[in-house]
Amino acid sequence: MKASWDIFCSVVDNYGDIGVTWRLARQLVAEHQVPVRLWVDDLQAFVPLCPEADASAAQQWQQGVEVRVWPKEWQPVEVADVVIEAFACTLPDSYRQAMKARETPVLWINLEYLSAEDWVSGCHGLPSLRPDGLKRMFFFPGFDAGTGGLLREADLLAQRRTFEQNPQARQAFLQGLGVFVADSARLISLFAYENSGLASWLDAIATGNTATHLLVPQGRIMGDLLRWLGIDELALGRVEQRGSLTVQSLPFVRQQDYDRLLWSCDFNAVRGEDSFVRAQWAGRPLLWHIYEQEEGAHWIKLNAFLALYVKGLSPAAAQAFTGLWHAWNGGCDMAQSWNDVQQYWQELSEHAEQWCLEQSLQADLAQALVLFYRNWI
Ligand code: TRH
Repeated sequence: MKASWDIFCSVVDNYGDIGVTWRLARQLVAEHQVPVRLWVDDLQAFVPLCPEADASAAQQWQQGVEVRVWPKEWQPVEVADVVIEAFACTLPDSYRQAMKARETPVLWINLEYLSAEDWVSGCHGLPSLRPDGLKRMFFFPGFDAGTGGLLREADLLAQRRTFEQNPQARQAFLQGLGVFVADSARLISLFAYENSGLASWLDAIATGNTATHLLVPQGRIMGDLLRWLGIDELALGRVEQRGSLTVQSLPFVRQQDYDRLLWSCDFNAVRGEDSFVRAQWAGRPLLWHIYEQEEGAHWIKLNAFLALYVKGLSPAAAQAFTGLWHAWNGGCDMAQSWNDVQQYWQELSEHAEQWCLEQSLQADLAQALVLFYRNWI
């Protein structure tokens, strides 16, 4: 019999926690045919990623995954063979006790946040022994062979290639979202937190020579965007023109369509963790708005990724790219760095594909988890 998996997800804020766990759950079911229960404490955050979901159902099946509400008052259930505690979300006490009482041991994994820092490969896969006698294993996603890798569906890159080779598919997808792009226009997607650097970036695009169509899914950057546009509302589908820049807001689309959006664009601004990884699989130059942490801890993560990513770029392109990411994450003036990046557009585009290819040589995270379990039993 196939091992059963329980994935626990507590939604702290935003969509990253549920975004990662829902993606992992789907992939475990689809590619490894294992039964997965996904326990989520906030279904409101789940529905935008999976619009068929019922925000009020205590139990439902979506794409083969049993999605369960993680109730405040935990009710006893049979413990799974593999238990994933996503991002140290703390398992229910009684579930943990049931794990301890179980005759066959349970593999308990804490799935950590993504980081490119050096220490990650040293800690990946290490156990932590707890006073209650249970053992919890640390599983770190990451960018090199010593880590658990990145979430990537087996056919993801092939799907992207098929999409890219069929311009009608791109056109139909964009038109389905109400997007009509001029042939010569550059297409950019923008998913970000509030950012005081936005106005200077948009000024630079609007006054630049390249016709640019900016697509902005509903979200936290909208306030800054409206302020820059000088309007109170940007209805879905409505287009605003400022100089070389066309701005359009988009609905929040299901996860699979968000991939298509990234594949359709020439440049993607992304945030958090999961959209950041998806933009890398899109093989296009990207701009990452990292999730801010206390005491600036996120800068260490940002620079660790940059150090890896810019290897292989010419020093000048690396400097321009780093400058852009630093300006964006510092909420600083973006004009200079955006203009600098224009000179290396071709190089950055080729590099993004190369990076995607290199990363795809690693085992993906779901596969690595399944292997981890196999080696453990
Ligand atoms: O929403 P986020 O900012 O999540 C963050 C990060 O994960 C951060 O590390 C974590 O600590 C914090 O949450 C609590 O960004 P992220 O990770 O990119 O998640 C967004 C998800 O939304 C991702 O799965 C992609 C998905 N998405 C869609 O499905 N459709 C859309 O239209 C858009 C814009 C995003």
